[in-house]
Amino acid sequence: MEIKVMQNVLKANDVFAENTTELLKTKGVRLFNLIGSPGAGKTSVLELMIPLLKDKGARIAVIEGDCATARDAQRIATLDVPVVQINTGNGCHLDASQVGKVLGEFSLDALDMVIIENVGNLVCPTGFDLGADEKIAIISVTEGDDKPLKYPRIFHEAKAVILTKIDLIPYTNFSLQRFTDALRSIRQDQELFLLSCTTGEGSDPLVERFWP
Ligand SMILES: Nc1nc2c(ncn2[C@@H]2O[C@H](COP(=O)(O)OP(=O)(O)OP(=O)(O)O)[C@@H](O)[C@H]2O)c(=O)[nH]1
Ligand SMILES: [Mg+2]
Repeated sequence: MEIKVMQNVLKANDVFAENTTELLKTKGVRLFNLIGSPGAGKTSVLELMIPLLKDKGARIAVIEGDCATARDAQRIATLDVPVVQINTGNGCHLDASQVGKVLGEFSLDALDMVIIENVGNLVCPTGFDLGADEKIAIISVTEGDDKPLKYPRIFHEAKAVILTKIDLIPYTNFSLQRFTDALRSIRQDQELFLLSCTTGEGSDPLVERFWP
């Protein structure tokens, strides 16, 4: 019985997600779904990347997902891009109906891309399709190099993975080789971007990836 309810929820979610995909296709707007653990550096990646993308002419809006507060939206608002914060309460992920409603608040004709920062969580957001063109996994050095093995689904679904906080590698037991091996054991064609939001190292290829 419980399984049946879950199936219905996911089915309803998929209908909203399909509507979003259709709408954004019509408008020529790309949608990215950033997924990573609490504190992985998702907002920091946006803070680093958005000014660089804007300099190249990209018109961007952001949807922030958090259980509580508008802290991340406030950080993004200082970059002078449209941003809406969704608070999920106890919810551990965003769903497609929430995203669909927020998209209605943006002037889509004036945008090239919308970036969603999902609720900090490496598991639940992966199961809920938001109608995005792609999921991007964000994982930080301090989480450990074994995480792709332990939480494989996001690393299987995300074609691009951003490894953040590489400036901290010398201070941890993180092995880039072990991490890369773990990733490759899950998906061979993964694009891996090494990034430090503190020093800016690694930002150029990432900008190129988002805005060729
Ligand atoms: N050393 C270092 N610290 C970083 C880097 N990126 C982010 N941080 C720090 O990591 C902490 C968490 O960063 P956030 O960007 O808030 O992480 P988040 O994933 O958005 O967090 P939630 O939205 O709460 O899930 C902050 O103190 C950042 O300054 C990095 O590349 N290097
Ligand atoms: Mg954040």
